[in-house]
Amino acid sequence: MNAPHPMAQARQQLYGDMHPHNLTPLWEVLHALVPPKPNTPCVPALWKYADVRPFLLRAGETITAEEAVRRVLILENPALRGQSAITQSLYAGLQLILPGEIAPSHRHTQSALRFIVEGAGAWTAVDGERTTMRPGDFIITPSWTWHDHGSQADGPVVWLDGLDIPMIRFLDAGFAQNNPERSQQVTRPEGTSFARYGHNMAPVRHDAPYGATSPIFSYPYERSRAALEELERHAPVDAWDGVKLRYVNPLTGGWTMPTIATFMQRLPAGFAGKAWRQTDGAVYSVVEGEAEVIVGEGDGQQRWRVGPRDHFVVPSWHTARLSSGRGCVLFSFSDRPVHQALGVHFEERLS
Ligand code: GTQ
Repeated sequence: MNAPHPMAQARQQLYGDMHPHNLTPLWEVLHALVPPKPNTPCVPALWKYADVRPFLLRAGETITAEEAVRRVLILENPALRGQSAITQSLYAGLQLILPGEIAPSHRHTQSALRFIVEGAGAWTAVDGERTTMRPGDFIITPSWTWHDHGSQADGPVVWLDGLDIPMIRFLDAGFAQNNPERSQQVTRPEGTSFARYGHNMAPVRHDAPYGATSPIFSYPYERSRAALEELERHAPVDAWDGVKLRYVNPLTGGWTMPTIATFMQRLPAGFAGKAWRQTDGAVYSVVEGEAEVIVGEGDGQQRWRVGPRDHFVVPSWHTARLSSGRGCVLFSFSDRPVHQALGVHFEERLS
C-alpha cells in the first residue's frame, strides 16, 4: 500500500471547512470536467415496436388524449431514467391518437418534430393550417406556435415525437400556455405552406414566418423516398451512410429546426457500412426493410436486428455501424445544429 500523502489530512480538512461556504476544489474534478473525449452517461438502447405497441394501446384504454393532453410513452434512455430524456439534450416519445380524439391546443418554447410511424388520417394543426399524417412524413411544430392534434382515422395513429425538452430545460428557457380554444380555427387550406415553400420557390415578399425554423410544415415521405431511390440507382453510395439526405429549410439551406437536425437514409440491399462516431447523439426510426446495427465497443457493445417502427439511440461518440441484407430506410434526428453553432461538432469516419 502507498503511504498516505503528507498533505492528505490537511486537504480533507480544507475541503470540509470550505464546504459550508459553497466552495469546492477544482483539482478533484478537473479531469471529469474537461474529459479527454466525450464521456456521455447515455447508453445505446433499442425499443422494438412489438414490445411498445401493446403498452401504447393499453394507454389508449386507460386515458383519453384530452385527459392526458398528450398521450405519449416517453422513450427514456436506460441510463437517464426519470429525466424524460433519450440523450442529454433530446426527448423522444411515441404519441397515440385514436379515432375522434383531440389533443388540445397549446404552445411552448420547445420545438417539436413528428415522424409518423403507424396509421394514416390523423392531423396536426399549426398556425391555422392542418396537415394530414401519413407514415414516413416528417412534420414540424415550431417553437411557440399553437398546435393541436386530432384524428379522423379508422384506427390508431402513432408518431414519434422529437423535442429539445432537455436542452430547453438546461437553458431554463421553458414557457408554455394552454389555448382557450381546444382545437384552433382553421384559417388556411391544407397544403398552403407546401405550395409556398415546398417547390424550390418562395413567396416574393416574405419574412421567414418561424424564424430559424423551416416554413415547410410537412415533408411527405413519398418525396423523400423517391429522392433516395433515385440516388441509390444512379449516385455513388457512401460507405458509411448508404444514401443519406438531410432535410433542409428552403429559405436558408440550413437545418429544418434551430436545435434539431433531421435526416433520412437508405441502405441498399447487401450494404455493409463502415463504422463512424460523432459528437451528436442520434435517435433513429426504422421506416422500411431491416438492418443490423452495432453500437459501442467492448462490454457495452450492442448488436441489434431492427425492422419497421423500431426505434434506437446511438449516443455521442459511440462507434456505430449499419448494414442491411434486404435494404432499409431510416429516419433520424440529432442535436447537430447546436454542436455546429458552437463549433463542437466532430465526426470520425473509421475504416
Ligand atoms: O405534441 O405538443 O411528446 O408538448 C411532449 C410534449 C408532445 C406535443 C410530446 C408536447 C408534445
